[in-house]
Formats: sequence, structure tokens, C-alpha cells
Amino acid sequence: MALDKATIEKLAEHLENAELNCTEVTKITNDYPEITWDEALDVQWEIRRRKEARGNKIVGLKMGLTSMAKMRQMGVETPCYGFLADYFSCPDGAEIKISELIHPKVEAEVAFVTKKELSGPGCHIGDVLSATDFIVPAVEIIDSRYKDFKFDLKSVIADNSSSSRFVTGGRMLPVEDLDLKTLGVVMEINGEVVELGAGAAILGHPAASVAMLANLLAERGEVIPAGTFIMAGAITPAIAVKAGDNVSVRYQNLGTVTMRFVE
Ligand code: OOG
Ligand code: MG
Repeated sequence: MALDKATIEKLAEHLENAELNCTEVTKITNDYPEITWDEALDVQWEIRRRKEARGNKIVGLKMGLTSMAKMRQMGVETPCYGFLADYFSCPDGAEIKISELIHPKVEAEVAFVTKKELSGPGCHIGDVLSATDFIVPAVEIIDSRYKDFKFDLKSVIADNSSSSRFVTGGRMLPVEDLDLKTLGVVMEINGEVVELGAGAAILGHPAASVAMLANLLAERGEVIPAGTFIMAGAITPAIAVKAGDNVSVRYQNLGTVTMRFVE
């Protein structure tokens, strides 16, 4: 049974309210087990529409579940995408309020900023590299609205792929000055190394993730416009944080991104 427009809108309102009010909800496939992949995306796009109608700007896109570490951690086998709203963006060294979130986790990522439009189908790594203006380090703070961070792929897609906050910092470099496959990252919390990894963890090469995003968007007649900020997905598993935690992620050649979690 296909979900009608009113149901898509109701689910979008339900999930967005969970985000805005910091309340956990049960996964939507419990009540709508028949929801399709496309309908889950309809819910995400409706949340995006609601935010834009309220005056929020969309400032970027993200891929998620692009590393084996993340797929294994969350028990899913396919990547997903989401959008980034203006108020998700935090400066380097930011104090991030735990009270505005449900059960945040941090992820070490790299972001691409494009200088040319990217469109699928058939978008590949070469297209992405030639369309990239620069690479900049980014740490994502994900915050699934689902109880205990437990979901299936359709539920997480509808929930804007757990998008919540992100911090950019370090320094940008042109893509030709980096080996994105071997790019090392070290995540430290309160001075202790908690995770480490290399760019190849993201679908073999972080640019493959951006190509996949262009190809997924093409299925809905959308493109990645020039000048888009895109996070390619976590290199390491996501780590839960609490008030008082100081997070610092060191990137090979790209500097450090830091943030502090407060009450
Ligand atoms: C889904 C979002 C995953 C990533 O980088 O893998 C994600 C989740 O695990 O809650 O952003
Ligand atoms: Mg992420």
C-alpha cells in the first residue's frame, strides 16, 4: 500500500518535532512496515521543505553509512544521504550543548566543496575530483531521533540520516595536494585516542561517496550544484559523547578540528 501525501507530511512533522524538541521516538517502520525507500526519502525531503519554509537555509549535504565500520556498527549494508541546515553548522572550538540533543555521537569525516555541478547517473570518482574546489576537515555530530540509536535503513533515511550538527576547522587543501585514500585521522576525547582510520574506509575512496550521492540524487531528478559542501561519511565508528567531553580530531596535512560538549 502506497503512503499518501498526508501520511508523508505527518511522518515528517513527527520526526522533525522529535529533533526540535529533543525527544526519542520509535522507528517509523514499526508503524509503517510497508514504507518504501522512495517514500522514506519523501519524508526526508518534506522535513527539508519544512525547514526552508521556516526560513532555514540548506548549507550542505552529507553521505552516511559509507564505511564498513559504520555499516557494521549500525547493522545496515547501504549508504544513505541527508541535508545540512544552517543551524547544524558550528565553528571550530565550539561549545555544543548536550541539552539541545538526544544522544549525540561524533564522527571523523572529510568534506568536499565543489566548483562545478555534479550530476548522475554515471557520475564517477574522476568527475568528483575534477569538480572539487577544495577538501576541508569536518566532524559530524549525529543524533538519531530513534530510541537507543536503533533503526533500519528506511527509518534512518526518513530521519535525515541522523544529521544534527557539524564542525569544520583545520585548513583546506586542493584535492591534488592530498592522497585521500591514505589520509589519516586520529580522534581524541579528553586527550585519549579513541579511534583512528584512513580515507579509504569511505567506500575505498572518499570521492566515491560523493559520486554515489550524485547518482542517488539523479534518481529524484536532483543534482549537486557548484559550491556545495558535502561530508563524505564517517571514517571511524561513531563515538557517544557527554557533557564535559573535549573532542579533537587530527587530520594528516589538514590540521585539527575541536569542540567541547557542555550541559
Ligand atoms: C546514520 C548516519 C551515519 C555516517 O557518517 O556514517 C553517518 C547513523 O549512523 O545514525 O552520518
Ligand atoms: Mg556522518
